Amino acid sequence: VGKEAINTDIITLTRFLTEEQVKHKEATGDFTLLCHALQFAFKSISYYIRRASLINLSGLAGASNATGDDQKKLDVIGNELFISAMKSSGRVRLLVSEEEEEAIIFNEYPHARYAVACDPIDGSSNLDAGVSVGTIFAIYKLAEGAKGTKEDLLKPGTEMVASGFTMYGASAQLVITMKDGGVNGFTLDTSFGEFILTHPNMRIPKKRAIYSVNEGNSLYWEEPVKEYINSLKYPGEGGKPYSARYIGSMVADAYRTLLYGGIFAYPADKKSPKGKLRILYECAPMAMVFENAGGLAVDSNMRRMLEVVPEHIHDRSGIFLGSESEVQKVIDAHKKHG
Ligand code: AHM
Ligand code: MG
Repeated sequence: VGKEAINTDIITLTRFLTEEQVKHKEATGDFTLLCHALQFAFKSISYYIRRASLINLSGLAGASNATGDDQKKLDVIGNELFISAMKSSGRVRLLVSEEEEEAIIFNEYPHARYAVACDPIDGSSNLDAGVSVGTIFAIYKLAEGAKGTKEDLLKPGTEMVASGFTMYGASAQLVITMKDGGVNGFTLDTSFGEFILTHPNMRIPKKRAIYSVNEGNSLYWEEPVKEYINSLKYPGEGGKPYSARYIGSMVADAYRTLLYGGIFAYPADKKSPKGKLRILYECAPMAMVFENAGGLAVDSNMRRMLEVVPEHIHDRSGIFLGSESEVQKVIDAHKKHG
């Protein structure tokens, strides 16, 4: 060991969760246990994603049919790991996953008090290329006397008790926020096998000249969206145009936006009048993270994203999220067009 200071007082996610529980005198420990199960799901999905990339690399060099199949397997593995983790926590009554048509009801645990919505591997079209993907999650507490059916999740995002995501990139980055709380970011240290608090109390920068949208859809965009994006690209005399960044993995695009500022958008358009991204496990949990980090999130009707109530568990919505001033410009552009 050299002269460099070594931090011997590391805040792991495990420690963070314990300390959060102590802060909440009414806490029973159920939420903490649920988060421990989540944490395990992230670690194991992260592990398999890394392994799958290796298999794919050798697949590319040799066998011809491997790639597509393996990707499908990884999607399935991610989903199954997540379901098992949630089930075995014993604290989850029902789970909605992007990969499952119907809500999963854990009748083994009729008294469990939480409901979870998740996209186990979001951005999976990027897996083949080894580009970052992520898991998104939303946690709801069941109301007294709730029946434990999927209707218990057809609630506005304001009812979430916690949400967040893990991005599987150069390292696994976990971002979590709780009701009335801040946003905290953790990095998976694979040698410890622990998520370490590396980004405490995250705040989105007030502004940054970056926009993130699939511009290939611009033919279908509504007028206010066209006008807003054009205003970024053609700022007029003396102005500097924005940079475009689009990974095509919501978690990665949103994570960058959270760290650097700017805007991420997937608007509803003439081709997809309801938008593409799903309310329960993509839009709402991200919106909670962004609001709690000092940003904003609205849908294509310029409603606060967190107040949108899905009618069905897999409902979609348009979304704009990012630095407050940037999202405000989108709202203004829509107001102008009535
Ligand atoms: P998926 O859940 O099927 O992976 O789709 C969601 C992904 C998001 O991660 C990303 O923001 C978006 O789809 C990209 O869509 P597009 O390829 O239309 O730009
Ligand atoms: Mg998805």
